[in-house]
Amino acid sequence: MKRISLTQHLVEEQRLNNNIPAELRLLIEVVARACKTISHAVGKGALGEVLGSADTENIQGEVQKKLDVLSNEILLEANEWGGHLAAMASEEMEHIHPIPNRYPKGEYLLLFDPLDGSSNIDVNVSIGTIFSVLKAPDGLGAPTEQDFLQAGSRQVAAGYAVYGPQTILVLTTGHGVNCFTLDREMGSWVLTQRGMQIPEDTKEFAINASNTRHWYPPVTRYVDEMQAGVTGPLKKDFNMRWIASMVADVHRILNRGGVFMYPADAREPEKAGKLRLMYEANPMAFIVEQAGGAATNGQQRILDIQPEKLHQRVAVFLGSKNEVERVTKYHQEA
Ligand code: AHM
Ligand code: MG
Repeated sequence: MKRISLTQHLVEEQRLNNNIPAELRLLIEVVARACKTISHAVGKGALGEVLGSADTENIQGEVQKKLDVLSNEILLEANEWGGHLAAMASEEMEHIHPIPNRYPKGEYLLLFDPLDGSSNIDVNVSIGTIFSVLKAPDGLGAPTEQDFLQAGSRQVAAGYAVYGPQTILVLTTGHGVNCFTLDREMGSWVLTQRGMQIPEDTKEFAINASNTRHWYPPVTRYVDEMQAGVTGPLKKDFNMRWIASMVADVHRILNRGGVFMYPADAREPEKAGKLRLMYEANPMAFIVEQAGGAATNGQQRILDIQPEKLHQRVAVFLGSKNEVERVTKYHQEA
């Protein structure tokens, strides 16, 4: 196999599509390097003393794990000095993080969920990092939270890493989706899947079924129909998977199709679901659409939602196009 590195791929894509200026390439390479560092820490596990709780809470009121905090620091430190960013924002920080004055500033904004799937850290199940890149508004002075509140359709790049049996990086810059595998001996990212495509139809769904009693009727209807199998209205048997790491569930869907759901429910009616729009749903929706799938909140395309708050939550239905359209239709009919 001829090995194509991440750098070579980015340079070639720029030549082809003129969509990855040097600053954006640097940004992506720096994020990828930070993911390598996180992967290394994850791989050490107990030997690196990285497991367990950090005994602090984030803005979502969730107890932070040591790896949540460490991964956040790794991403901040890696991205501060390069001159490619105006500011960063993270699931683990209440406020945005402007680039300190001692460094030059660039025109991009970076958002991330540094360690997705936190409940899986201590049990050695796949976890990951999710990131989203926006352009800072023109003539940006001191960056503010307002500058980040752009619809997902304005992302210029998005990606996720999975720290699993293999460490992989999945990336889009708006011209399809490619996957890179970390060569752990060489320390380099190697292109291993080009132009990933999600099958339009599927027989697999992902939802946390322990919340069944809290679901709203359109979700109950849809899951009941899938569970009715070949003799039900959908006329086929469905399989179910739930990893509790969105990165790993989405990666499976990118490879063999499926529909992933984290609906809003009646547990906390004021919350629009569990997942966060700006650094979880938007980057995943961008990737899924670029791979031919669909992503909605039950009512509208996730990428069309105008964010109102940095840490805003959103209901998520994403994956194989025909199934996402079906569950969205059930919501619209209700
Ligand atoms: P996190 O960013 O704090 O890890 O939370 C997000 C995760 C997703 O990766 C996953 O799909 C979901 O939360 C799992 O939720 P649940 O604990 O209800 O299974
Ligand atoms: Mg997360």
